[in-house]
Amino acid sequence: MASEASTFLAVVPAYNEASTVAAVVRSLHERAPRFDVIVVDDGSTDDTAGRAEAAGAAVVRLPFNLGIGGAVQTGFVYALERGYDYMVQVDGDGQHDPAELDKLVAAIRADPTLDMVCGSRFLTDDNRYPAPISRRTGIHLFAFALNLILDQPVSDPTSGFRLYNRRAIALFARDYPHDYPEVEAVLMLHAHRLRMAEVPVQMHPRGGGRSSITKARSAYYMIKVSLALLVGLMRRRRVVEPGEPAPVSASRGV
Ligand SMILES: Nc1nc2c(ncn2[C@@H]2O[C@H](COP(=O)(O)OP(=O)(O)OP(=O)(O)O)[C@@H](O)[C@H]2O)c(=O)[nH]1
Ligand SMILES: [Mg+2]
Repeated sequence: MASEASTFLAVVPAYNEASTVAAVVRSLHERAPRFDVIVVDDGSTDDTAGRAEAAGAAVVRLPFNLGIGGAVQTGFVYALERGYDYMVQVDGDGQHDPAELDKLVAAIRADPTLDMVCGSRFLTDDNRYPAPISRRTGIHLFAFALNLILDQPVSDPTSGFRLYNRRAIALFARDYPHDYPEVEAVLMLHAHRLRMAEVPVQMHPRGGGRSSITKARSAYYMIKVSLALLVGLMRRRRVVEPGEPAPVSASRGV
């Protein structure tokens, strides 16, 4: 359970986010001082790492581009190895507001059975940045599919603004989906009998740089995540406690 002695880590995955990453780091330091901050520079070709360091973050530099899943999983391994109690993902493009981290922490404090708390842009009253219509349709379709599988409603399954406890950190340090990981990660959490909740947050348009979700990649995104949901549904898994080594038969879904 989160107490005054708990330790918190903010992981900022960043790929060519030189125009925004320093502001994100500074905002984390000012508005969420209980969090240590690392930026995982995912093989950027611009000055992302230099600007993050100059703004006061610890920087983990990946030698080449792994994609969002690999960058965030690096954060989980870092958090696990250093024994952090909680880890949050905050994107390097300025879409997530560090001032809202208190809400995520309050939710996990209020219910110690939760393993992940996710910021949802669709639970706010004013819904200022719901994402473009095409993206929104995809998100609602994934939410619909997940709602058939899970025993709880999920409104924003593609949100990366998520706070994890040690059980979830241990699970995802061992295995995290590679690209467009957020929807599959919700399914993994469910398969491993971990619990999640959503809290309303504001999201902003990205502050610069380029999105990973181009028009051409959108179709791939939809197909990949839909197939992953289907396969996830068909896999039978033995319940494995996070931290416990996964038996070979369980990891193969037998
Ligand atoms: N594009 C991209 N982003 C990465 C990669 N590795 C890490 N990231 C970071 O992962 C975070 C989320 O990626 P985004 O491209 O913003 O994904 P998104 O927020 O779903 O898409 P937008 O709403 O268009 O910003 C950002 O902070 C990226 O800098 C990568 O290989 N490609
Ligand atoms: Mg983004």
